Amino acid sequence: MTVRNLQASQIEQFQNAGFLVMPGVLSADLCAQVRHAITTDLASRQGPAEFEADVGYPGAPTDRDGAGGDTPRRLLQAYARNDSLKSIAQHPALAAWLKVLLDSTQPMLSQSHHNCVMTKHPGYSSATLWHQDIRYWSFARPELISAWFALGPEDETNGALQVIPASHKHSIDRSRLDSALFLRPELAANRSMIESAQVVNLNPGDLLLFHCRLFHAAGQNRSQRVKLSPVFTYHAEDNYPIPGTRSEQFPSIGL
Ligand SMILES: O=C(O)CCC(=O)C(=O)O
Repeated sequence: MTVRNLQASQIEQFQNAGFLVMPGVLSADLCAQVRHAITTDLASRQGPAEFEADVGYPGAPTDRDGAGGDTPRRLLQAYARNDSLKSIAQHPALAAWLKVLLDSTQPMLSQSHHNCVMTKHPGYSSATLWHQDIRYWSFARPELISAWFALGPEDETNGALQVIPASHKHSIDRSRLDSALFLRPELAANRSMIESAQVVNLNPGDLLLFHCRLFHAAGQNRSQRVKLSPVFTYHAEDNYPIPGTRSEQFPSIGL
């Protein structure tokens, strides 16, 4: 496989906007292989998993025993599930790009954060409000990058990710966030930020890289087909998880 180097404009785009789409990273065959592995796990409800009813986000079923209560939101521990998910988490092109974007000779995969397949089901999926992933993570520096793989088309109709460009550089006063650290949409300062958001449309095989401080959100899946998006998070080797926190719950893996 030939690994394309990042162009200067792509590095600049990531640094300025806090996200970058790399088109066509996974072949159609690899997408199909990963989809098959995920669908097999979903059919047997192979855990560990988080259910929509567990998080209680807008649109989620109210409890596990009611209608839609067994709708998974995320299949957890994606890296350890099977070789196809492992291979995309360690994709050679991704490793090369992370070295540049994290300024690291040894990017590390965190097994404690994301490391999941987001499974957005028609009917019972929830919306995720505006947040920064770093809010519950504890590392020496707030400098991590998540890799979001599209295995099928992602757009507004099936709950694609939306981002607020450059928001990874904003300094947000605590009063602008609610008790769960979501942006409070009723505040004028937040509303003008949210108005600058854009939907990240992805084609099958595309890869979205985004900074852990970038504000992002997503709607419900209003299409007929489940959306499956493996997501992994990486840090530089000297940006260690703080001992005793959830961020060091599982060992990181060098790429
Ligand atoms: O609903 C979604 O797909 C967004 C998920 C997300 O941003 C998260 O879990 O951090």
